[in-house]
Amino acid sequence: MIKYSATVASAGTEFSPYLFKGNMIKTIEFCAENGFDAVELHIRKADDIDTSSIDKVCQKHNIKISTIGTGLGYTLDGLFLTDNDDIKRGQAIARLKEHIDIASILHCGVIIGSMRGRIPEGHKQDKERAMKNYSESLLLLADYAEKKGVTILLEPVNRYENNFHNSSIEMRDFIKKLGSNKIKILLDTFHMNIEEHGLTGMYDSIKECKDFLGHMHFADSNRRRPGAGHIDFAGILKTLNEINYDGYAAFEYLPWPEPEIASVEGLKYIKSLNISG
Ligand code: LER
Ligand code: MN
Repeated sequence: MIKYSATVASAGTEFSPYLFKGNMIKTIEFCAENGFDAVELHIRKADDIDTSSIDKVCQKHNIKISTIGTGLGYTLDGLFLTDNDDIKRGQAIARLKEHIDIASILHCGVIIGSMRGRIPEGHKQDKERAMKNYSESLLLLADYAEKKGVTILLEPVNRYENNFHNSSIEMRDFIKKLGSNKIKILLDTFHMNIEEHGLTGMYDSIKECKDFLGHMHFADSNRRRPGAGHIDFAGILKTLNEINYDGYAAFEYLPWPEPEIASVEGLKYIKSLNISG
């Protein structure tokens, strides 16, 4: 059975694809009242949130935290794991450990999407160093996550936002090579719509990633709510059911025309497809 989560961020711009911004407690209450199973928290750093109050309000309303999104650490503070500056990369690792600590209390996963960073332009040695730094940092974080009982979710991001591991298969192969069972893949339908090949590409990739799939992000082709663009969510849901996916699909898209309508209409549309898993 697929479970549905709504995104809330502690900060962000008009163009950030998060449904809600600001008051996390109020958002959790709204999502619980409106049929969501969980909420995905996008936070910059640990003291953005009061973890214990969040835990309490979730228990009170019988709703979960599915995931912690970490991209604000990149967009607001410039922290990333491919950084060839050892001090700054150390800060990125420390920041992600903070997120893992919170996830361990809230029993959820930690997403690494934008905080992967980019591979630098220029010399081959710099590129290779960045890739080595990235892999080593991830393995170190996977060890930490294992001790804390947390799963790390690596997200392929489209070519206009990042310059490596853009497609699902590239990311799956990289995860396979890393060989840690604490690192799984997060597939985002918005990025997949740009990167996957052919008419059945999105479904084929979901099937190919099945042994590694830990989380989904749902957004339509225009990064608005499911049903507002041209992605075939009936096909996506059928494929997820076929592989017996029982994790979360978090609604990560633009709050258009406003957060309450975008979240509720998105969920209504997905449920109207009547594809139960
Ligand atoms: C993060 O989940 C993501 O999808 C990025 O494209 C955010 O901009
Ligand atoms: Mn995403």
